[in-house]
Amino acid sequence: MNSLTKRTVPKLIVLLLAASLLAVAGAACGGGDDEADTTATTVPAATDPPQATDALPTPSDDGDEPPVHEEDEVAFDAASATITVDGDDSDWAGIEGATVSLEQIEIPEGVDWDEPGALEPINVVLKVASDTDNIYVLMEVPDDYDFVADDANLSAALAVMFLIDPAAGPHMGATDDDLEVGLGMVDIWHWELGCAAGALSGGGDPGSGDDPDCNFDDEFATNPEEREDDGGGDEIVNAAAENSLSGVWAHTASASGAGAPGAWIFEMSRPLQTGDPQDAQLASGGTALMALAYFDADETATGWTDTGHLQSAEVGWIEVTLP
Ligand SMILES: [Ca+2]
Ligand SMILES: [Ca+2]
Ligand SMILES: [Ca+2]
Ligand SMILES: [Ca+2]
Repeated sequence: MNSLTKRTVPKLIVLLLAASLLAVAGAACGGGDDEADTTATTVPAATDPPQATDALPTPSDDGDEPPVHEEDEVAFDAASATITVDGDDSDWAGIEGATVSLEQIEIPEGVDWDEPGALEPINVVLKVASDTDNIYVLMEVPDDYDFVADDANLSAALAVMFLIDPAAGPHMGATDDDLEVGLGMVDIWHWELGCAAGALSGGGDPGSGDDPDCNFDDEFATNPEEREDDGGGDEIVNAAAENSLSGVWAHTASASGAGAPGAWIFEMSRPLQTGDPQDAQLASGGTALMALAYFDADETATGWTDTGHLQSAEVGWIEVTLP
């Protein structure tokens, strides 16, 4: 641990130590290449174990390497495919994605946010595909099985975020320079597991992002403290709220009961174009800027907290090029 010097930013140290110590796949650390693909750690198949990668930046031999960036940018190409949203990841087997490091935010001083429980950073797998009409997202999280149907905080939860306004930061519209200042609107798929494995979640009444049955909500935010269901909120009127988001989850060890080690499979889809100003509008050949969050039920004795989630914003927006 003490071999790293303070020249590297502390958050990068945390990230890199986690990747090397845990011997799991680290997010790419390409040192700021222009070519998108070279910065992504590709993963050949959802069921393959993560491959250890060279996560530490190496000193330059010849002096012409670009400077090491503070953040490990992640960028990759989405596949052209039509995916069946059923919690079975076999249709992603031939699709490459990226390994993304998630870690807790540093709570700013002076805010009245909940005190989180401590969690180690984790590496999750993100894969994206699209066809003529829809975007498909697979997020696989290595964590034990915790699902309590009537207590969302004692179950896993997740968020998939997309940039809407170009200036929006990856911390729900803010950046870590000031987590309380939103710079633009982001689109959030927010899933607190209200229905069982294998059940189709999402959707609800037109004009609202709320999913009253399974709690897979279509939301938006302008900063970490201002998050609402599409069409909701006190001040923003949005009669065009569209809510056909859908998802199915599974866990590889659900048959073994609570606490069993394994991986979550979250399979999700939505139309590329929704006509909803509180959604990212996506198109073939375009770029989706994404961020991820995972809420671990083991964070505290009463489950996860709003502030303690593991999230990807420290690597900036994840850049996904659509086919
Ligand atoms: Ca599937
Ligand atoms: Ca929507
Ligand atoms: Ca939305
Ligand atoms: Ca856990």
